[in-house]
Amino acid sequence: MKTYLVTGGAGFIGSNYIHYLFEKYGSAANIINLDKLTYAGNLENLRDVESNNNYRFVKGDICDASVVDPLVREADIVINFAAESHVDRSIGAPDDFIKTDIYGAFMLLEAARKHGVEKFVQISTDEVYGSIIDGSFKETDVLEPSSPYSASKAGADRLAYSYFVTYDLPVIITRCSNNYGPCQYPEKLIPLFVTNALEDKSLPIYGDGKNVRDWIYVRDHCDAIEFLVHHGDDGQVYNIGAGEERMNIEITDLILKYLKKPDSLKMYVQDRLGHDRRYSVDTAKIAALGWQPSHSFEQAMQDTIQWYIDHKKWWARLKSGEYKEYYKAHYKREL
Ligand code: NAD
Ligand code: TDX
Repeated sequence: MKTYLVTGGAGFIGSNYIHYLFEKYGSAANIINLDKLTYAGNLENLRDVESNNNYRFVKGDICDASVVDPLVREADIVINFAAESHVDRSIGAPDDFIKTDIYGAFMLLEAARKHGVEKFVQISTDEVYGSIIDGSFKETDVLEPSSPYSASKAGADRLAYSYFVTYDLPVIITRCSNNYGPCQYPEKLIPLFVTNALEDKSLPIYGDGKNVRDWIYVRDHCDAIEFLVHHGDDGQVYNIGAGEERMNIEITDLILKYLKKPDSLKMYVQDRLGHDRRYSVDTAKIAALGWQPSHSFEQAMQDTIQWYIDHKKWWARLKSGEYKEYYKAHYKREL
């Protein structure tokens, strides 16, 4: 029976991945979730699995060697999701991004080197390549990250690779495109716009709204990670995406249409600093191994919007109190 150490398992993708593991393995895998519970960590995401005997939650920081070391020692497979993940926050206050995304990854890699693991998956991002106007990035393309967030992720990405080359650690690095799905913190485009529209509040579109993102349903991302744990080659980088490129304005229109809300909710606001125009990854490498996404964009987007309609209590709490104050101070507008 394998033991998975999932870091950042109380966040959006991490909690979806833990659910995915339970559905796939039931009681046939041990799962340890190490999470600091920052503003983005939410144990409500895991209420339905927390009483399982093969699941354990540890509140702790991946930058703390005394926490990380004994947990990595127990683990066969380490999946490092833990990160500060929001680009806008990294523009306002990069410190925690540098600490968690780089130094935290370093602490995990060090512990893995010391104790040995079967697999170490560093969850990187397509943002490490920077923006591309035409075509799609291959895994061998140069990294030109443009925000403190993506630069921190690029640092961890290459640090993980160095542990493969230098110490023979069985590392796999994944660079996935934008995820959508249940339990995403309502600061990111899709949950923010869906929940604002549900409350008849305006949708703040940055710049001209024509920036392009390549969207993948979170369950497909989870499936790709698990596929690579078993079929990926050590020391390799794999792009993950679904080839569903949309301009932000198209996503906005789709949300308004589904919710039957008026166009007047659109509000064009000042652009994000250093805003990457387009992300696009070439996924031929993982496809050649035999993996492809299985959810259709239209259906999975509808399911996602419906999830936020059905889980108002989940997001209403997050959008009140402290976060509301933070949003007002950071964006100079009401949430
Ligand atoms: P998230 O912000 O929802 O979750 C991050 C989690 O990490 C939270 O539970 C938080 O409490 C935890 N965390 C933060 N700092 C920590 C620390 N020092 N120690 C332990 N736990 C800590 O992020 P997400 O969207 O779920 O992203 C997960 C990972 O996937 C990140 O590494 C991100 O860079 C990467 N990624 C995200 C996307 C996306 O579209 N969301 C796409 C590609 C890659
Ligand atoms: O209010 C908004 N208005 C707006 O126009 C917000 C929050 C975003 N946007 C735009 C900016 C981007 O072009 O929408 C697009 C998506 O923005 P985010 O949801 O902030 O995602 P992005 O910056 O693309 O980064 C995401 O994908 C890659 C995740 O947050 C990262 O963690 C991941 O690595």
